[in-house]
Order: sequence, then C-alpha cells, then structure tokens
Amino acid sequence: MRIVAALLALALPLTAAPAVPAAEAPAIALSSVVPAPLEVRQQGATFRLTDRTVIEAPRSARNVANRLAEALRPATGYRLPVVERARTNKISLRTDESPGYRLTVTKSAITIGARDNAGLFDGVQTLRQLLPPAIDAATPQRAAWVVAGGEIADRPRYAYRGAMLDLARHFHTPDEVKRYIDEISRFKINYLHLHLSDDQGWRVQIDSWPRLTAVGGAPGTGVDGTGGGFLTKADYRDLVRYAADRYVTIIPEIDMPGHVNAAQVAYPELTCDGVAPPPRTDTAVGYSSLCIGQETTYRFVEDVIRELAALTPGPYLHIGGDEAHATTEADYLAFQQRVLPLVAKYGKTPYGWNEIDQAPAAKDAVLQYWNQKPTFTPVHASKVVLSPANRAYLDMKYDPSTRLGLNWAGYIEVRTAYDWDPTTYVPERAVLGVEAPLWSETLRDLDDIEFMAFPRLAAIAEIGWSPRKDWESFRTRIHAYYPRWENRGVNFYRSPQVG
Ligand code: TNX
Repeated sequence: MRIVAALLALALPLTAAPAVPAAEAPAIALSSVVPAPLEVRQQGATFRLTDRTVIEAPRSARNVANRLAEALRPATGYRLPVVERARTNKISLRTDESPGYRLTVTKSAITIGARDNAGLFDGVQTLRQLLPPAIDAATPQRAAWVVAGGEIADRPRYAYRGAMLDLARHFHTPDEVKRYIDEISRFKINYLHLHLSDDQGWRVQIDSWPRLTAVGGAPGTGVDGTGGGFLTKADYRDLVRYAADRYVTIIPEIDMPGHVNAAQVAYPELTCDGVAPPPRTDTAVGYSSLCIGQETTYRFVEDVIRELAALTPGPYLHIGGDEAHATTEADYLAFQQRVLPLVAKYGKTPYGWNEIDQAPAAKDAVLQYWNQKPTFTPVHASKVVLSPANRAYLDMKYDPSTRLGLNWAGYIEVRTAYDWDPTTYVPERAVLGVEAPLWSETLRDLDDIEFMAFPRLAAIAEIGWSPRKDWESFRTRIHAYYPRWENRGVNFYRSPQVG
C-alpha cells in the first residue's frame, strides 16, 4: 500500500489537485475480499490491466478463462483475448498443487493456481473483488484497473457451501435462477438446492407422471393464486449446465411424504381415499401426506427419483422429509426405510431435512439441520449441513419493519446471520457445510429474492468458507462491496448494522 501511495504521489502534478482523481484511487487491499481469504501477504508493485492484457490458460481451463473474460470485458472495454501462452501483461490461470487456490500479483502478471477448475474459479471470484467496483458496470468505465501486489493463499473451511431457492411457493423463472447463480457464485457458494415441489405447486417435468406439472405447474399455482409455472426437462438441463459452468452443483428436492398436496390434486390415487383434495395456495404446512401403505405411492416415488437422478450430475438428491405432521411416526419410519434406499439405487446420496434421521436407513444420508436448538446429535446419519432457521433462513425478516418475509424463527439482522458457528451445533467431523435456504411464500420476483438474500447470503458464505470470523471486519468488507451490487442493479438490503 505504502509503495502504491508513493508511486501515485510521484505521478501527481505538483500544483495541488483538489483530491486524488477517482482514476488514481489506491489499489484495493488484498484482505478486503468476502468471504475472507485464509492467508494474505500484500507486497510489491501493483498490476495494471490495460488494453494489451491477455488471459493465459491451458485448454483445460478454457471455461474459467471465458468466465473471467466475460466478467472483465464490459467495464474495461478491453479485448482481453484468451490465449494458451503469453509472456507478460497477463492474467494467467494454471493447474498446480495449490489446495484451494493461490493468487499472485506482480507488476507483470496475475497468476491464479489451483488443482482444478473449481479452485481456479474461486480465485477468479477473488480477483474480481480486487479490481475497482466499477469493474461490475455493464458499460465501459474510466477507472485505473489496478490490483495490489502480493499473494493470497486460500481454501474453503467446508466442502459444501449452499443456497436454496423455493420454486414451489412462487415459481422463479430460469432467467431469475441464473441471475441468482451469478450472484451467489461470487461468494464461492458451490451448491444450489432447488425446492421443486410443495403443497401449492410442482415445478419440474416428470415424463411418467405428466399431470404433476400440467396441473401442479399451471398458472395460478403460486401462493395467493399468483404466478405458477414449471421447468421443463430442457429448462432444467440448461440450468444444470449454466450452474456447472460456474462450478455450482444443482441439488433437486422433491418434498415427501408431507408437502404433497399439489401432487395429490394432479393424481388422486396418491391419497388413501382416492379423492383429490382441493388445490391450495395458502401458506399452511403439515396437512398433506402420501399414503404410506399403498404400492402406488412407491411406484410414484421411484419414478420421480429415477427421472430426477437422470437429470442430476451431482452427488445429492434431496427428498425433503420435513414437517410431516399428517403422517404417523410409524408410517414416517416405514416410508423413509423404503425411500432412502431408492435414492441410493439410482446412484445418488440421499439428502433430507433433519427429520429423516429418525430412520436407520438415514445412515448414509446427509441431514440438513433446520431446527433452532443449539445442539444436535444425529442418531443415524454422520454428515450434516447446517441451516439453523434462526440464523440461516434468508426468508426471515431483518426486523419488524421488513416488508417481505416471515418471522416464525425470529428476526435475522445481518449480524445475527453472521455470528454463529457450525461446530456449536455438531462436532466438526460431522459438518459437511452450511446452507442458506430462501423460502418463497412472500417472494414473487428477483428483486424480492435479492432483497432477502443480500447481504445475509454473504454472511453465511463466509461461515462456510473462512475459519476465522470477525464481525467488524465483515461489516467493513461487505459495506465496501455495496457499490458492486449497485453497479449490477442488485436490490440488496442496506442494513443499519452495516452502516
Ligand atoms: C418451514 S424449514 C418449512 C417450509 C416453509 C418455511 C418458511 C422447513 C424444512 N420447512 O415449508 O416454507 O418454514 O420459513
């Protein structure tokens, strides 16, 4: 920093300028990134991106290089060609042995090294935050595109850093989901869990049971009779690909044996009495259940799991399992004992809300802990993703004046979302990671999603990525991030706690 300041002072005219022109603002500190990087050493000369800079990458890292070029071209207006070899004035991506990624900045080059493309992509996200916020504008800007000299060696605390979107209560279009993927992947979130069915609607095409979407995805199937819609298989595959290009793995969830009213409206044979229930667009929970003793139920469940597994390159398939208040305990157990192994039969790791742990078959499953008790001891499962509702639920209001959201788990201001640790709930060895769910009862469009997600999603991302947490530091860094959201038109919440 001191060196940069000295160089700038030399470059300035001796006749006192009123202020440092914006174009010559000092480079951003390497330690200002969200989530906080593990090791940072700031030293040496800055790198300056110019109209001659090139992006150097082996063919295997072409996808990451293209993402980087796409991120930098609009605001710089530079060509930034992607090449296989370059001598100098380059941003170089290379595979090496660095766990996580290593980012090195010298006068002549920025180098990002990682073992795989996911690591390189994480390094690219860090680099984007080291350039001036103007880099996030959609049109060419006048700015000094400098990056401070030094090195960042960084890697995630947990392998799983997730976000969840509820497409069932209100449908969100593929474009909205893509915009959300763009924003969450900037914070190194690497899983997006899609809640695809609930009492109100069914949001993914299943060929063997076509009425699920014909009826359950019809217009008006959103809460209060608004919205509606569903993802065709083509839409879904396209989303999986879009996410994978940003190193985000999509996890599909079909919620059962509760939260199934929409399926039963479409197929009355999924009820015990064979009578279709009325469609529901209110927000009550816990009143519907599949018919546990009936074979049709398992034919349905297996068809759905098979078709979803075929759409899913990732390891996990989420079967819900929460709030099955209309299912007896014995029935719930019998259901999970049959259904959890079905997920494995189609090559996926079963994943469910913490209730599934009641079943011995949850032994090889991942549990998503959404309860609020400060400690949790799984009986059968050994891996847990932490989403405690009073900390990680992005649909809770920030405070009583928040226009959107619910408050059954309390109010979650940014600091409340930030100030907790997975290991106070379960031992470190049981933690697979963290996830921030966003339920959509009150959310209609992308503006609503963004307002509830940001900045809290960044807080959860830091819990998942960084071993050390410090509120004062996070507050400062996320505040400095605001202009980036502004430049991209993201409708984030300006928390009084952040300043
Ligand atoms: C509880 S948390 C639910 C959802 C609701 C959410 C609203 C969980 C596993 N189930 O059905 O949408 O509360 O905050």
